[in-house]
Amino acid sequence: MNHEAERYERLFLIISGLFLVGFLIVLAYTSIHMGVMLPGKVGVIEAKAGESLAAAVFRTPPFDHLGVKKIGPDDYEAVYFAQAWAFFPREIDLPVGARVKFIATSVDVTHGFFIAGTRVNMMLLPGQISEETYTFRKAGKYLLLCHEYCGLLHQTMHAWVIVK
Ligand SMILES: [Cu+2]
Repeated sequence: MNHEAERYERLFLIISGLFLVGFLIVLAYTSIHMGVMLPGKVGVIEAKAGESLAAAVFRTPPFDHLGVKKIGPDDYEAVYFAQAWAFFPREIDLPVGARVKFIATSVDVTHGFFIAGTRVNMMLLPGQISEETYTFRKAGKYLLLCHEYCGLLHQTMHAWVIVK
């Protein structure tokens, strides 16, 4: 091998090594210092023998009362379930400044739960409860959509969050 090729190879190794170290530093900083983490699972709903998962979800609080609930001056809870190919509730209304804890699960297959223009971005696994909190500081019509391929009509699966 000639010297020039060896020099470039070493240079590329050093550059890729620096990228790796850089990414690890960013990852450590955002997770430890800024608290950025993947939305964790907060619970699992188990169906009894002979019971469908959907039936188990609908009898398990908070999924026995879907939709928005006011729990403090600016605090809300929004309870959802996903089923191919829709979210329920289809539309919710919130005031500007609302701090909302989204609580959601799926009653069939894996779905996504992404609210465009926010950092609400969860994966909904069948029977697993996912939570994410977000404060809506701007009025608008926010599109909630499924971003995990879930079958034939996946691309039509959506709902609305209206903030005014
Ligand atoms: Cu989908």
